[in-house]
Amino acid sequence: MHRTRVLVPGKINQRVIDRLADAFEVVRIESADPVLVTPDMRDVKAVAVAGRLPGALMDVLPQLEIIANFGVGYDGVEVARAAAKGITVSNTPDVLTEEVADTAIGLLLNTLRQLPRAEEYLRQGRWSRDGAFPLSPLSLRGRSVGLYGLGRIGLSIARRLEAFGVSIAYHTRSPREGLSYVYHPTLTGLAAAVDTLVVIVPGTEATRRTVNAEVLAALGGNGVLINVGRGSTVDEPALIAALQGGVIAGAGLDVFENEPQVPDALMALPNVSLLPHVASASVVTRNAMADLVADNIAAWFATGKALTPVPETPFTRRAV
Ligand code: A2R
Repeated sequence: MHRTRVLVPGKINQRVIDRLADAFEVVRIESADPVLVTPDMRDVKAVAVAGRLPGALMDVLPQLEIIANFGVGYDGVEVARAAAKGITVSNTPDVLTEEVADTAIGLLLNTLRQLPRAEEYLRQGRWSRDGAFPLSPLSLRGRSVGLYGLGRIGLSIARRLEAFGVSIAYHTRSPREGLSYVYHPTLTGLAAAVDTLVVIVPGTEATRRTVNAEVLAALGGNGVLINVGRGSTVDEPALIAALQGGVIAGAGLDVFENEPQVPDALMALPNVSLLPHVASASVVTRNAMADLVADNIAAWFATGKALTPVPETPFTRRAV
């Protein structure tokens, strides 16, 4: 029998390919560029993707029913176009929540206590040569943390922070019921009330560059910014200026505006801790994400429903 064809543009975790190959015919192209789609690929019914999926690629796949995105953030997929075309988009929520929250705490401590720099100091032989590593100017002690975003991951970060004895507040569009954390209806209001701002909102038009010069000024001279959401949420030039000028004290970043490019000006700063977008990047968690990508596609064709569709595309499969 003819197997349903699944297109995989660009790089993706190998386990996605291996899992899909059990039940589908996997078709690979170099990147999500519509010119790479040849006429024989026009019967593709599903796409699995990590990263960018433009509407133009959807336009050349007339039988496309589902796009399974590798990652909880699906800002790389042109979801409005998919919704307008009746194409379901799925993502990989929940399975990465705890891993990302763990990384957020690690990045926060690395930023405040300069632990990567301290290790580098030891590895360079400077401990025995030059004596003790300098005291870290910053500490988590006595801090008040504001979460920009309190969804699945934000709440997991908040639960961890409770154990550290810091005060916790948050900003989202609407307050979450049943929580004792202080709610701020504006991001600037939150930034003014705390000295540590953790960004864990999705990368949407509404969040784009919302962490701007005004928010950073409100965070203040003892302020620390941690971003484990999306690079697009932070106005990177404004952040660099704020770090250079002492408007805030430091930053820990796992995500950037133009990945994998990281501005030289950020690299040159002593008061930042930088990670190459690794928040969910353990073998166990990436395997779970890969399984959920494959399972979403399998469920779609077996039951007519994706396991974890995004809210913009709550579709069921039309009988064919
Ligand atoms: O605004 P609300 O009440 O829908 O709360 C959501 C918040 N959020 C926003 N807050 C303020 N202004 C906005 N324009 C805005 N848009 C969304 O972000 C909610 O508290 C949180 C998103 O939570 P979840 O949908 O549960 O996402 P999850 O799994 O926590 O992941 C967050 C993001 C991903 O989209 C990736 O970009 C990254 O973390 O890995």
